[in-house]
Amino acid sequence: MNIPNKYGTVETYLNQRRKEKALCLPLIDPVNQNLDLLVDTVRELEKNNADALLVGGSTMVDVTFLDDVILKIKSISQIPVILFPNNITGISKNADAILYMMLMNSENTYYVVEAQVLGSGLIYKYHIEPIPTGYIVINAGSAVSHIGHARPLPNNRELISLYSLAAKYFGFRLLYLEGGSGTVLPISSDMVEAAKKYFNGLLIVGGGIRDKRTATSLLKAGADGLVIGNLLEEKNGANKFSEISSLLKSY
Ligand code: 1GP
Repeated sequence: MNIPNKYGTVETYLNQRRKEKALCLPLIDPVNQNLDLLVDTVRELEKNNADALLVGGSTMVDVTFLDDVILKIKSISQIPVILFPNNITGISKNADAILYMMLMNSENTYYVVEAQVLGSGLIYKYHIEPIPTGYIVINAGSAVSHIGHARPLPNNRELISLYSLAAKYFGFRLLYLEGGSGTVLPISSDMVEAAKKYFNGLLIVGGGIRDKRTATSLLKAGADGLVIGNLLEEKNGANKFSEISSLLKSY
């Protein structure tokens, strides 16, 4: 795929990286961070070929701390920081880019477009690069589903195909399939395969990815990148993360 020059720096970089390997996108939730320990975490993630760091979380509202977390990352690393906002309080002037997301299956217009309208002035003011993103919550029971008033998609190929087509027609350049942070039921490879068939931008998958087997099935189905959050904080998580990140190099 030729990368149009309307893309910003971070998006161009992600697409270029994708030509070499599947994207490794660790998610740092500021709510759980200790700024001193964060330094070691970021160094470890860099060592494991993280392509960019997503920063955000479903319940995060402390903008000052979010600023501090990103500043800390920036003080020790060149790795791009991409905001993964849950609301307008998920915007920080210190980030490089933001997933400018429409929660496509929210029942509440606030999460479909109003928060985005309110946030756009800050994004403009601070020159944060917006990456147009469709965000779809699959499976019920997660924090994001509750907070975002989502009507979660069941495991249904036809529905995800239609949503993926809609994402394409809206002109989103990234589509994020969300299984819910910490879920024991990651998105099925069937759903990823169907989405891949109809969406032609970067297809990112997250939620409950904790082992090589799950990662392999998602990558085989066509995921361009994996978002991994909870695993980073779990016992033995570093080893498993390292295994998954090695795997990403072969897709
Ligand atoms: C959550 O998809 C992300 O929004 C990551 O999920 O924390 O389960 O890895 P996990």
